[in-house]
Amino acid sequence: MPSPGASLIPDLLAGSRRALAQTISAIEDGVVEAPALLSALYPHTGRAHVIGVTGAPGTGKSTLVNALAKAYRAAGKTVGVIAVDPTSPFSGGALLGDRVRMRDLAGDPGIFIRSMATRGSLGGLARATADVISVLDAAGFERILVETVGVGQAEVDIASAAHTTLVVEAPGLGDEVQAIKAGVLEIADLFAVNKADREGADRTVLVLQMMQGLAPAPTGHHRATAGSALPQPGPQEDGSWLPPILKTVATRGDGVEALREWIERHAAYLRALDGWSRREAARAATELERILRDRLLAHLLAALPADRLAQMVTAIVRREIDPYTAAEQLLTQAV
Ligand SMILES: Nc1nc2c(ncn2[C@@H]2O[C@H](COP(=O)(O)OP(=O)(O)OP(=O)(O)O)[C@@H](O)[C@H]2O)c(=O)[nH]1
Ligand SMILES: [Mg+2]
Repeated sequence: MPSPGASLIPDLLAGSRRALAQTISAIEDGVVEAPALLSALYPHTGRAHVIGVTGAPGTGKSTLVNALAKAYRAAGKTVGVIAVDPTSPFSGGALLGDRVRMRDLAGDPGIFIRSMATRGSLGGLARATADVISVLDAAGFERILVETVGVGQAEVDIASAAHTTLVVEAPGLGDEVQAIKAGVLEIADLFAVNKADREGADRTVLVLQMMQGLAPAPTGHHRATAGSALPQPGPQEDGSWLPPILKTVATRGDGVEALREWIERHAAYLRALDGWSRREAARAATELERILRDRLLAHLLAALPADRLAQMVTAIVRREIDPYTAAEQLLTQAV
């Protein structure tokens, strides 16, 4: 089989979708040329605005990403979409559903959609996602939307890979605000309260406002809020950003254009306040640490006898050794 080598790069940069798809597959498969491909592409990256979309299962992330992608196309921007699903096996139904929903975007050369599911660890998925973001960036896509399900580490990972993080909430999914549980409130630059056609959307907005410290808790007392101006979302006088809370009905496209405009406003805010380069620095640091960790671990494992790690694990389980001492011994043995 011919290696998916550097010959792909000129075609990818010239806009070939075939070269793009092949490059992504090569990187997902972890072929030996993958690091070289990414190195060659790196000088062409750094132009895209990466938008992470996260939230609890079923809040309507895919539908919203689909609608946002359309809004961006209408605004003349090219869009890359990455749907990351850490919960689904590779050919899972959820991904199939996503593809079906995104069908109306197919055939448009200004958009490229890629579904990714976990093959192995969540960490592996985060790495592949960061790499695919780089490839789409190099290929010239101006906006990159990355959907990930808000479970565990995934949403925190996405925040470190994105310039702008959109947290999607929806009424009627059990918890009033699903983000409380997942702890994604801190990473949100914008909130979408999707399914605003359903009962309880205003309540979800209110709870989010309460959590932002804007609305007082509904204690039943008469509230004298009439005169006191609430802070407006967006850039604040102290240079911080107050995340806007936007109601959307993704299935109908309601509120999606306003959401798109707020995403653009957030990018402008980051650029104006040096926040863009700070986020770029944070992204680069995460990336470098991740690569170093992988490489160091690979080096270490290569330097150890094949079953040494498994022996250590057994010894730890039997309480013959503790994990700290075990790690120390492996490190000493490897160098
Ligand atoms: N009523 C209503 N239904 C919606 C809205 N947006 C999405 N849905 C429906 O909600 C269901 C879930 O939507 P998805 O877009 O798949 O949600 P998701 O968050 O991507 O789901 P996962 O990827 O599985 O976590 C689908 O049946 C959608 O048609 C909305 O604004 N209103
Ligand atoms: Mg989805």
